[in-house]
Amino acid sequence: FNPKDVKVIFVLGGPGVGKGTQCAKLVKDYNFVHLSAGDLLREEQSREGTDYGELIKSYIKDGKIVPMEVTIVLLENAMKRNIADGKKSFLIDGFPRQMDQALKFEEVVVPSQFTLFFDTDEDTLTKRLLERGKTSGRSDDNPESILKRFRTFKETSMPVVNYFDGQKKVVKVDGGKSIDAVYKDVVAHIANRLK
Ligand code: UP5
Ligand code: MG
Repeated sequence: FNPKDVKVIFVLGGPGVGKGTQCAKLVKDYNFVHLSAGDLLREEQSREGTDYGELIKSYIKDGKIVPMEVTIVLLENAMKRNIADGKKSFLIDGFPRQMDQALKFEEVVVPSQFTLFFDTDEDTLTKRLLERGKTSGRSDDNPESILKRFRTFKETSMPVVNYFDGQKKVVKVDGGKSIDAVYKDVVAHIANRLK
């Protein structure tokens, strides 16, 4: 596809900050396709015939970043399917979370318009994730994996946010309020960027 026809917004923030929740709300009100890198990896993990099932499983449980070759292909394929359906605007949720992924994606797929970055404290995130863990069935919603996810986020993913911030391409939103209050802030911050 021609990168000129495609718009990408990255959605980043710590584990449980509400990336998926806010993307779902944006999809209802605006014409976006929501692609969660984590969801695509979890789907691939259980797909019959995949070579990457065990690898993805162990990386996710340890809160580590799956090698970008796997993730970028999944994202690119999902984008191609949607573009064939006439879609143009994408919210890429939970990606890029390591510098090499950010540089590679913008080089070989398409440069992002900007990054929507949600922020709040780890206590709030822990409470949300443990609550969700009661029913989510996610292998990484447990105290041990949560600590590893926080560590990876701080050490490996924050540099990506800082890199885009240096390019004045980060819109930061407080993710600690109620779901509706956060969404109100999102819309207020990005409405003028969506034209
Ligand atoms: N909730 C949401 N917003 C709330 C609010 N404002 N107030 C109160 N509660 C709120 O929300 C989490 C929970 O909190 C839900 O129960 C929700 O109702 C509630 P959610 O919207 O799911 O938050 P989100 O930020 O999407 O959390 P998620 O757990 O999905 O974030 P992660 O970044 O940890 O998970 P992801 O799926 O993106 O990645 C998982 C793993 O995949 C990574 O750790 C990594 O191992 C791997 N991965 C890669 O290797 N490469 C990638 O590129 C991407 C992922
Ligand atoms: Mg999510």
